[in-house]
Amino acid sequence: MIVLYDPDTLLHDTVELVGAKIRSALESPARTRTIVEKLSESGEHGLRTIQSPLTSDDPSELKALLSIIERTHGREYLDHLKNAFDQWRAEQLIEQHENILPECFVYPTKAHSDPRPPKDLFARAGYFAFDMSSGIMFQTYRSVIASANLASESVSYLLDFKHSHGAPSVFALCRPPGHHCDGNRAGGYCYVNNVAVCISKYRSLSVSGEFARIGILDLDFHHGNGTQELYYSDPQVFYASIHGEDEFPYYTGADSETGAGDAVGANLNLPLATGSDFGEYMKKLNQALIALRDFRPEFLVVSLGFDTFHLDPLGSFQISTEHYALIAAGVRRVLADLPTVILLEGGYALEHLGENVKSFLEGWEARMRE
Ligand code: SP5
Ligand code: ZN
Repeated sequence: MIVLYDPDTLLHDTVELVGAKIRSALESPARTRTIVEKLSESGEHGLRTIQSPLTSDDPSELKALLSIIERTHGREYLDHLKNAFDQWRAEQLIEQHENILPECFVYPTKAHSDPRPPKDLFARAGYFAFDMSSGIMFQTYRSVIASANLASESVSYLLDFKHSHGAPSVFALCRPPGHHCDGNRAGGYCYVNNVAVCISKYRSLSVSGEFARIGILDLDFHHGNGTQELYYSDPQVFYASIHGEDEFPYYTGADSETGAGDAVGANLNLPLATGSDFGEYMKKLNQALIALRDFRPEFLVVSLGFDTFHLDPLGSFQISTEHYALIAAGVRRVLADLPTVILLEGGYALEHLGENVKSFLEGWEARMRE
């Protein structure tokens, strides 16, 4: 399988608030570094390095990517990601090596259902975020754009493929991840929703365009609140997620959330009790796969998190390295003829992350050779 990587994704390196402490974010450049190292070592996977449009001489590349991102993300929000650090520097609120974290969040009031962005720089950091694990440092925007560009390029690669047999698939080593971002707020280490970038790109390139039926399978340990939000009323997009029950992001992910309007029935949440083992996980996975198959999508995006691993500091499922091959083979078995883009989301057990990714790719490809 083609694996896409961009060294610009290593630049973002920030902090998060955990308990009463500010510490280096678990979502770190070392994650991607260890995966790239592992995949280069074995050499079986087609690792390709992509150049970010921010470092390209051709300004039309950045323009094209931004127009894709802006289909689901607010321009004021994107400007905030781009400019906040420089604004804080200009006001001498921060040192070059420091990170912006929010101070005050938006919350429901009887007077305002949709408050405008505040002028105060401290307040703006909270207006455009929903938690304190999405700091902004001087290189954040560069990595966010590189990450979104990998998602976008993965769709171009997918549609360029002329495979003799089997459906094409591309794996994008996105970082920062995306599934917690709803297009107007950062949170859970996510700044731009890379799944949404894929879908907008697919709609812009494919013959079926806006009529394309698209499936999303979210396998990160955490519920993809941002992705769910973006497609909750969209009957052309089916979102299925397996995630830790009552875990972060806390306010979404219940099985009662089934979609809105014409899209009722196109959102499937499968929360799984903390501590669940592989057998319990596979039951939910099969449910998700059958629902996705019945939706008859022409294109699939997998949000792939490895924080379901038994040693992950943020997860609590009992899934081991060998299981990832079985999970991948299971997806490929049920959704065999679907062109698929796989996007990296979470996964924080650094010493095992590379082998877990490798196991998943091997399971995926073994199934393709059958
Ligand atoms: C992409 C991704 O995996 N983002 C996850 C971000 C989760 N950040 C918050 C983790 C909160 C941990 N709090 C521990 C409380 C004890 N359950
Ligand atoms: Zn996660």
